[in-house]
Amino acid sequence: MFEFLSKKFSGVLGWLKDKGRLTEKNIDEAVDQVEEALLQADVPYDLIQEFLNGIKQEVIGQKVQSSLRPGEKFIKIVHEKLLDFLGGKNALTLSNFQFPAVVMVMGLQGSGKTTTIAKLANYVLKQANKKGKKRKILLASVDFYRPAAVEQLKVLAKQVGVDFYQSSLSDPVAAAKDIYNYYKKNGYHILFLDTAGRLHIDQNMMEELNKINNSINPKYKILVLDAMTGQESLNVAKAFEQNIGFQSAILSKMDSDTRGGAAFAFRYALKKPISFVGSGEKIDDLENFIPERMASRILGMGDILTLIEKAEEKIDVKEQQNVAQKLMSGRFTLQDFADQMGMVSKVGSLQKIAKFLPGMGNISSDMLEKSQVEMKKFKAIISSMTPKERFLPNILDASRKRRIAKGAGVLVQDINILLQKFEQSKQFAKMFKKFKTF
Ligand SMILES: Nc1nc2c(ncn2[C@@H]2O[C@H](COP(=O)(O)OP(=O)(O)O)[C@@H](O)[C@H]2O)c(=O)[nH]1
Ligand SMILES: [Mg+2]
Repeated sequence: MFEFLSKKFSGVLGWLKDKGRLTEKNIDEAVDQVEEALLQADVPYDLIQEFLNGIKQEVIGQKVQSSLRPGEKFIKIVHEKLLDFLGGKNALTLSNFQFPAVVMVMGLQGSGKTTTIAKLANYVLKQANKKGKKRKILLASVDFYRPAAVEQLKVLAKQVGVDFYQSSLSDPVAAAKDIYNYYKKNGYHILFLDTAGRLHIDQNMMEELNKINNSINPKYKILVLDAMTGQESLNVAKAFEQNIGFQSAILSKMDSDTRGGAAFAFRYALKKPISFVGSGEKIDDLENFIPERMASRILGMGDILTLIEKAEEKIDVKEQQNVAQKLMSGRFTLQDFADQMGMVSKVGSLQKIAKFLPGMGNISSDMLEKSQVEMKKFKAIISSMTPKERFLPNILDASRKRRIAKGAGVLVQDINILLQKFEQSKQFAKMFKKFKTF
């Protein structure tokens, strides 16, 4: 997500940071490069000009050239402008739906409505579970134009573990009312209503949505936009705004090779927040859109907070404490080493994790790929060992190593590398322990 802009921006800013003095000339050069990056990311030209003018004015106003660390000051200004652009510090998010609520989800065909509804239901359910609350969630669809559309939602509802209702009525407006009555009668906290999209903005679709909107008056109207469609998605959003109106957008497919221009421009062009972004096809692939974090990500400063949240979601706290404790106590075995690697891979591939880390935006994917392969090998090696070998790796002689290598489908050399890395992490733990006792 935002890899393209992040690479470009961190390149420009890194270059600038290294300059002891900033001159008008190299600031101009940096601004030009930022402009080029935004153009390539498919941000509309007039928005780019506004963004750059804002930066230039600040740079002049704050006398960046004569400040102590001009490069850093410049980055700070870009960060602030970017934050303004993406929605500011207090941007409205939908992290807390007010119940009871009807949520109508709209968008073009294939934009990701149905998938996003499953993600949202999953999100609400998880948030509630965390707080020990029960939430009655209902999914329903009035997308009757594509034969499999309703069935798709039904399957997803089952996967998430929430209720699904199918109206027997065939007219979308009448069905929406029927669904609404079912939601009311059965005391649901929240209804996510999937609607029909067309391949292009279409007056019939708008009229139908309008009628449904007037009939059931949803508390939340969310527009799903396909981030891959670039500037065109801004036109789609404008059409939905003029015809029906909505509170916030969700940008789907931000994991694809989109250059992020639409996300960059959306808030500024529409004056509405992006509440979430979709980052994959699975029901867990939904992230809160928090402008501050996105601005940091774009500038290559990483997004540790989101990473920690992801880790907390996927890793059992007890499991985490166990490994940490063993590491500290010096009784860290190869089994614990394997557990630790297992925890890391639960959070995501190294490639995915690296995107959140500061300065890692530029690390070569070859290197990450290599580490990922290595981790897989290590896991295979450890699982080919006997419990005794896992506990006392010192007993691994040449013949034992050959046996394990054969079992794990690796070379003896790989086992030696693993033992070396394991030793390193133990040394590191010892150092860490000493440090803690100071
Ligand atoms: N990679 C990726 N694919 C997505 C995402 N959201 C949806 N999709 C895919 O996009 C396609 C269309 O999604 P769907 O929910 O059926 O769109 P709808 O027609 O608007 O209901 C499906 O193949 C989804 O798996 C996302 O965030 N990332
Ligand atoms: Mg659909």
